[in-house]
Formats: sequence, C-alpha cells, structure tokens
Amino acid sequence: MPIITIEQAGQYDGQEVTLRGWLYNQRESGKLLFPIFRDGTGIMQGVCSLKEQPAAFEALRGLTQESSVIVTGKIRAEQRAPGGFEIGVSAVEVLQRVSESQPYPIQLKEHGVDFLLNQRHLWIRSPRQAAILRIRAEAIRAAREFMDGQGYTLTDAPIFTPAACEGTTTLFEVQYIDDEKAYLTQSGQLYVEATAMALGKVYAFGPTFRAEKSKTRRHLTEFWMLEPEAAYADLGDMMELGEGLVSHVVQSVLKNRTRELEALKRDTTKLATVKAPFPRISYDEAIAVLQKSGNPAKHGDDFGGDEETILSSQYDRPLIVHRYPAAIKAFYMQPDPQRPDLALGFDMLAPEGYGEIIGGGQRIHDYDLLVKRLREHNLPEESFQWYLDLRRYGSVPHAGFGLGLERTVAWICGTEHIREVIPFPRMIYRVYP
Ligand code: NSS
Repeated sequence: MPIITIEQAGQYDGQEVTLRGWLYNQRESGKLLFPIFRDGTGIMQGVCSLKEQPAAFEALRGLTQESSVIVTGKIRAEQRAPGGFEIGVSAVEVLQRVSESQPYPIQLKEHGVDFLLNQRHLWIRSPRQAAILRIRAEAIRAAREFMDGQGYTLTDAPIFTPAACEGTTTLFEVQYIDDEKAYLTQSGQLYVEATAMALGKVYAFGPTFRAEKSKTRRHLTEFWMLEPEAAYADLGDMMELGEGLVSHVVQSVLKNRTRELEALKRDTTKLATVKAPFPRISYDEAIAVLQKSGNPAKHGDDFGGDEETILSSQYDRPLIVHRYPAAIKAFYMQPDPQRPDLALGFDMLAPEGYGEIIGGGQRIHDYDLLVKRLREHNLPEESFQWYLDLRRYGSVPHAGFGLGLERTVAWICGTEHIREVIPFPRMIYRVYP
C-alpha cells in the first residue's frame, strides 16, 4: 500500500493508498461520515459509510478535531472536493485522540488575532497559515537560486555585533561575556562589505533585529533579510539586480505555489505583471508626484507608509525610488558626485500598499569621507576600525542592498499584516510562544 501525501493524490486516482495526518473537521450525516483530513501538504475530504466500513466508521465517529490518524482508502476524482479528489475511507488508525475535556483550542470559526497569536504554535496548522509558510519557503528557495545563479557566494554575517549599522535608536543590547556589551545585528551589510572584498560577489541571508517601537503592520523586531554586496558595483548594478531578484521570486511562487495562492484567494493577475524592468523615479520626482496628489511632503522629508502607498499605487509593478537626500539616509551612503547632497541609494516599493521591500545603494569607499560621516553620526570609531580597514586596504567602489523577506512574502500572499508570514513572529510586546 503506497503511503502518499495529499498533494500527490492526483497521481493515485482509483488506487488504495495510506495517508498520515490529522482530522481537520468532520460532518456526520446519519450512516455517513464526511471527515476532512490534513497532512501538512493540503486538505482532503473523505467519505465513510457505516454499512460498508463499520470498523472505520466507529473509529471516526465523534472523533475530535486534530486527533492524529492514519487513513487507508481509495482515491477518486470528485470535482466538488477541495483539491479535486476525495478518499473512500476503508481503515482508520487513531494515534492520539484529542480529549473531549480539553478540546483543540482553535475552532473552525473566526477568532481574534491576539488569541490566535497566543496559539501560534497551533495556528500554523490551519490551511491558510500552512499555505503562507509554504509560499515563504518557495520565496527563499527562489531567491537563493537567483543569487547563486548570478555568481554570488553565500557568506553569512554574525548576529552578535559590536556596532550599529542602521542608527542607534533600534538597537537590541545584550550582555555578552563578562562585562562586554554586544548588539543583535540590524543588518549584515558591514560584514558582507568585508566578504565582498574577499570573494567579489556575495550575499548574506539571515535574521536581523530592530527594537522597533512602532506598532505597524509592516514591522517585526526579528525579520529575515537577504543582502547582496558586490565589489566594483554601482547603484545601477544594484537596481538591476534587485528587480531581477524580485521578478524571479514572484514568478517562481506563481509557478510553483499555485494551489497555495488559490487557497489564499490571492488575485494573481496583480503578480503576473511583476517582471523586470521596474519603473524608476528619483526622490525629487517622487516629491513632485506627492505634491501633485495633495500630499504635504517637501524636499528633505523621509517617506512613511502613506507616501509610499501614493507613489506605488501609480504602477502595476514595484517602483524604484533613487537618490534620496543624504541627510535622511544611513552614514555609509556614497554621495552623488553631481549632487553631493543626495545619496546614491535606492528603495524598492511594492505595489498594493505593501511599502518598502528593498533598501540599498552604493557605499562610501573613501577613507576620509567615511571617518567624517562616522563622526557626524556620533558613531564610536573604535568599533568601526575593522570596517575602516576595508577603506585602507584596496578600497573600491561597491554596492549592495537588503531585501526584507517578510515584507516581500506579505505582499505576494496579500496578507493584511507581516506577522502571518513568519512561523513565530517577534513584535513589540510579543515574544510568546
Ligand atoms: O534599513 S533597510 O532599508 N536597509 C538596510 O538595513 C541595509 N543595511 C541593507 C543593505 O544594504 N545590505 O532595511 C532593508 C529592508 C527594508 O527595505 C525592509 O524590507 C526590511 O529590510 N525591514 C523590515 N522588515 C520587517 N520589519 C522591520 N522592522 C524592518 N526593517 C527593515
């Protein structure tokens, strides 16, 4: 008897198979039971009749939600069933029966988000949440496939760091050994700048941390970032790499996670158009667009969620905004030689109001200018000595960016909040479970 997954059912039409999973739901109608099983790859409806399969019927009758079961039966096509197939149940082995006195806490009705977040370790079993996590995994797979294919070598960055990369207001301080202090990394960038000088084209992909005090639908305190960095590269190279990466990720999810996008009821016509090249506008042009639409933004302002939404709503694919004022950007940004008040940096804004998914650009490669900027930003020079070494020993123009994985996946899935697209979200006021 082949042991199969629900995802594979279509290849076994008319055959007896075994499924291993859980009882997701069940409808009882006299002498017929209509269980729904889930196994992590999907859900499948079953049919079991008292007359034909009395033992299986007895095992299933009254069985509680989320009890673990091994089910044997014949697969048959059924257009009305989710996934297009159902199983005619002939045998059921119950591995663990969920007790009636302590039923599974998540019922098949609407629950409040706080309740669900407290039950996150169970909530991920629901078909919608499982579909999102499968899409996340595909996005990661495709992103790495793209980077590797472009000749970038994975060189991961440390999580304990001695210095800030993205400003000092969102640092998580940790007590390191003895009296030494360290911080959880906000970005692997400074380290991939070092590995880029060693290997040429590199990327890091791992968790990053920000003590974000803002409670928004786009902020986590722990999130994953993919960060490419290349020696002898400039702003233009990175805008092109970024649009290639995002196109590949979106198109791969469309191709390989069709069922999951369907389960989420995602309007995929809005994703199908996401192909490079993406529109590009300068910060100055963006300000003009905002003012025309009645937004009070003026030159020198940073963009918040509202501004990003106005800008990106004009396009059917992500929008690249480049050359922001240096004053509102990080200390390491290379100034534009034509307009030194501007930084050779860019952001990529996702459509449909999902906001910034990429931030990056060209780095300062001149030693003296970098020291000047460290001082202007009140950053401790001692902690950056190793970083300054990169400008002492064979400094070259170089550039990179960071793609926020959860923002990207939230947009692809069309979820309201990014907390649903990471298995165990960490947010202001939440570290449980
Ligand atoms: O602050 S960034 O814009 N840029 C950097 O950290 C650079 N040091 C990256 C680099 O050039 N290597 O963050 C990059 C992206 C940003 O566009 C978001 O998509 C995401 O990281 N991001 C976040 N996602 C979720 N939650 C929070 N709090 C968050 N902050 C940034």
